[in-house]
Amino acid sequence: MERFSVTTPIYYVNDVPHIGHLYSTLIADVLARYWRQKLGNDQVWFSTGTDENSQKTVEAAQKKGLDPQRYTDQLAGIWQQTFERLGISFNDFIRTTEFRHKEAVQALLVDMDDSGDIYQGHYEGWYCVGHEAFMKESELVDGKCPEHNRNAEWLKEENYFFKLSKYEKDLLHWFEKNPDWVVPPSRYNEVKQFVKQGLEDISITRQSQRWGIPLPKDTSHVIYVWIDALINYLTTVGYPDQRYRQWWPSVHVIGKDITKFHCIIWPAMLMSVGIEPPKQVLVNGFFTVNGQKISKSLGNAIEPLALSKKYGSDAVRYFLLREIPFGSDGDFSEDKLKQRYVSDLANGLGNLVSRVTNMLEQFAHGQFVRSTTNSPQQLSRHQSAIEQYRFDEALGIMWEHLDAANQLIDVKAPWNMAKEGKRDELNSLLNDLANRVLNIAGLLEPFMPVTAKRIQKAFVEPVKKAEPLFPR
Ligand code: ME8
Repeated sequence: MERFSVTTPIYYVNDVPHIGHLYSTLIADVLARYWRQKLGNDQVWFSTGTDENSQKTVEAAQKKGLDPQRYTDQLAGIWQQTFERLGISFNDFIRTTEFRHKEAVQALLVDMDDSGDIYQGHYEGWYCVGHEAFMKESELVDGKCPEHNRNAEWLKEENYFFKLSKYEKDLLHWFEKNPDWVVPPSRYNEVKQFVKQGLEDISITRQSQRWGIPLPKDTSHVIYVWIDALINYLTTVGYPDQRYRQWWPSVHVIGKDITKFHCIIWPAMLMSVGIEPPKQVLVNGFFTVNGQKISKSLGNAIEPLALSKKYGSDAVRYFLLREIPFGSDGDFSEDKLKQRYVSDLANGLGNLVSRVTNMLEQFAHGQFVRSTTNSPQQLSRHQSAIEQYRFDEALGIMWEHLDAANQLIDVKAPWNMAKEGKRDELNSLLNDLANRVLNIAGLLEPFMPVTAKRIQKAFVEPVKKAEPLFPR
């Protein structure tokens, strides 16, 4: 029986979620919901969660005067609730401070060590806590990381290293064999190019830190937060217990900022212990807000909860999925959201549902005969758009059908048929319209789950004029 397992990045808890974090999570949610429709609920696993063993967590907790664990408990709650309120249907919300994760991380590192891939060495270099990564001197501006606008620190440590360079050939071979492994192709080429230039071994522990998961063979070191974080994808499916195999390999949805970790370091770690790399890595672009980079200092980090209170969670979902083709960079603005809310949702979908339910009540005692109106071609266009991650196109197809139904009403003027006593013609038109709306609602569920349910409820007989789905 076919199964589908999908993950999102696990997010740093040094702040609350913004619209960019929601976007990656939403892509994974649409896929999870789509495959549940197709394969059955039990055949799908969808995980998201929080990355808590970071130095950023410790700093943020200090600022709030809380100990790190209390602080992460609070923040993880906020992230989880935000996602729930936006209709994110995760099966598991994983936190890297959980015991099950510590077990998985330590088990995997023991296996990597058994493969002879971990050795002790010396490292020094510029470290940016914002990135949680070493940086090249050439990447700094006046000693500062330009992205996080903070001074890089010179770290000089005895560390443990992972023999990443050993996997250069295996990785290139894997890329050649799996040309669709990273989507979109531009990201695939970027990753391949990077490996071709040669890989260096990476330091995977920190001696100077206490907050994190201890390295089993030398507990005076904690494991580097990125190595720890990547392993969440195995923890969520039950690793180190063998039951992880029923879900692995998973599909990872990530942003373009973290491809090297997911497409190079992570598969190499898995190759080291003889576990198959992820099934596919889907990389979303980044978006700006009103043309500007999302940043705390600019105060433009739009919170999904606030938007959803104003427009409803489905309108936010619709906008993000329709406006930004998957894989491309995009721009978010509330004005554009408002425009689509009025034209596509209120005047398009909302208007159609209220017209059709109103006419069924007035002209047909709220009754109609159910049938399938989706043609096989229509369905296959829709499915291939989703399965090839063209979510904007899938929505575009649905809206073509909605617009066609709205036009049909204008052209056929059912109210005249009623006046002229053309009962048969009227009934068959109303049946057709009701079924078109219901069939679209079924296809819409992965994208707009609340709306899909409301439409299905509005068509329970006897049908009455529906309340507006998208009030102006
Ligand atoms: O990197 N546009 O966590 P993070 C689109 N903990 N997507 C965006 C975005 C934007 N402007 N801003 C953020 C981490 N994202 C690590 C991940 S995974 C094992 C560990 C999304 O909280 C995008 O998916 O910084 C990006 O990769 C992720 O949030 C980074 O979240």
